Amino acid sequence: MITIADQFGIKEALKQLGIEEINEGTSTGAANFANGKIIESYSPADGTLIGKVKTSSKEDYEKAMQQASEAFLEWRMVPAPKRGDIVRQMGDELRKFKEPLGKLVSYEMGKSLQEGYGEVQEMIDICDFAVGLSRQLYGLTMHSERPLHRMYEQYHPIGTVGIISAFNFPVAVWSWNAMIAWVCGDVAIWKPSSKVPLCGVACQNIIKTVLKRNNVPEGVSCLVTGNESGDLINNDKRISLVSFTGSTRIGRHVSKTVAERFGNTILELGGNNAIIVSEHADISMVLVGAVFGAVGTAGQRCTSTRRLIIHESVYDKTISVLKNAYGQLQIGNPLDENNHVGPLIDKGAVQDYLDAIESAKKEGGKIIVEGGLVEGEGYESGCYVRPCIIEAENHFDIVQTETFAPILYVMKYSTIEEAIALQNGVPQGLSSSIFTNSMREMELFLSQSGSDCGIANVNIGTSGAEIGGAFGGEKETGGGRESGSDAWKAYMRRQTNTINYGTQLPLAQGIKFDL
Ligand code: UN1
Repeated sequence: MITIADQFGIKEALKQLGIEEINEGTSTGAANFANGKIIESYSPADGTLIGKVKTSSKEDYEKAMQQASEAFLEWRMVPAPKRGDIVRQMGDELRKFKEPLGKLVSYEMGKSLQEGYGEVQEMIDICDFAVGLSRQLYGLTMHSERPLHRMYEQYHPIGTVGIISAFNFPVAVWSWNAMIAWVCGDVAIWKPSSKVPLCGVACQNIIKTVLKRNNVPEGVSCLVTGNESGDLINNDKRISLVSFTGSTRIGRHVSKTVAERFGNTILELGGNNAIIVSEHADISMVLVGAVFGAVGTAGQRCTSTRRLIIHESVYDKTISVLKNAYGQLQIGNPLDENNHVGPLIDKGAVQDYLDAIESAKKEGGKIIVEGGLVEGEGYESGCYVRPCIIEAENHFDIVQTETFAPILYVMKYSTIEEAIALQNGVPQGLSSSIFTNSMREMELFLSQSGSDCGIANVNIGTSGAEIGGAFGGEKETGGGRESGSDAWKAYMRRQTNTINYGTQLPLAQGIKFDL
């Protein structure tokens, strides 16, 4: 029998990425520090065991952390543009490995191959961004109120950055954090999701060669695996900043734990993203934005579209166009580019999806497009589900909750103010969008009385943000920002310096203190 792995060259890809035998052994790379329990990684595409990873024990973690701390002392002294040059080489290396890494992402996580490549492309893009940034870590200068004084601020590396990433973007989220941290002079210790550990190992293998070639201590990039490492990171006083991507529930715990020791956090938690479909919308554009937003990555992006808030005058038309599009969706092997929808990450996620549909029904939701588990040949992993659409009310508990699955709730509105209130009327605040050709509506949506999210788009869906902007959201999404714009500032400590080049010592605020 020809397996998906044979057909799509997975074995070859794993070999190129330095990962050992499929179905047996421990992977290399993580073995750097790994003497803990073994975790197995199964592909949600076909249920095959891809590989095993020996996780980090407490002692392994400690060893990694010590290497990181030592590496920091050296790395912070490397001029920022030189650090940028090393990140540039990482980008070059990722270009070389785009194909095998993209395949592994698709096979281990279950997103489509195109999205797997897209994710590696995001890594390459953030490297390019970070290279430029390495010459732009600017502080301000300000005029002192005292004569013959100069005042300015400068940014110094913050130390060790702990990165705890989620399964849905197994490689890109790490790179948004690590590449920026590195040009800032920090070192990074990464705990990838235990659902996609091989992606972590693969990235570490790629990065290690660049560090080695440049005689940079390996501790600049540490990989630790297994859930125990997450707790160790959160509680470790030596880690100045923890960047956590995951659920609001765990994020709340991370936030408290790290705050307790006065560490900093960047939290990228749940979203509950809506598209407002105005009566002035171009429905053919809504179709692409909404369907990709809701079913792309099988609804497992933080930015996935969960709610459609549709003007009553175009409601029936929009629903009929959506129903038609959902009827054409091909569900199946994510590596096969003819398919639109791949699997959920595991059976637990399938259960959450089924439970959510039941809850929606119980609360009075009306099924517009039926969901359910897809069974039969090609779906043996038990992780494939049918994208569904449910007519619901915004206040339903289930609508207020993020379910990481392709469930789209639809609802009606009559005034734009009402639509904005519905869009904002959830605990989360990550991404939002409006489809309209009305300038009035667009500006209202983007104004201070408009969307309360970290991302607000016009005539674009809620997912697929570019790396150049700061990524993150408000309210229960956690308030963190990473990736582009000036998100780098969170990875550095700001120092205000005042220099007196005169011969007197005047005090600020005109205070007299004569001796
Ligand atoms: C996430 O789901 O955690 O905007 C990140 C997007 C992607 C990133 C999503 N660039 O959809």
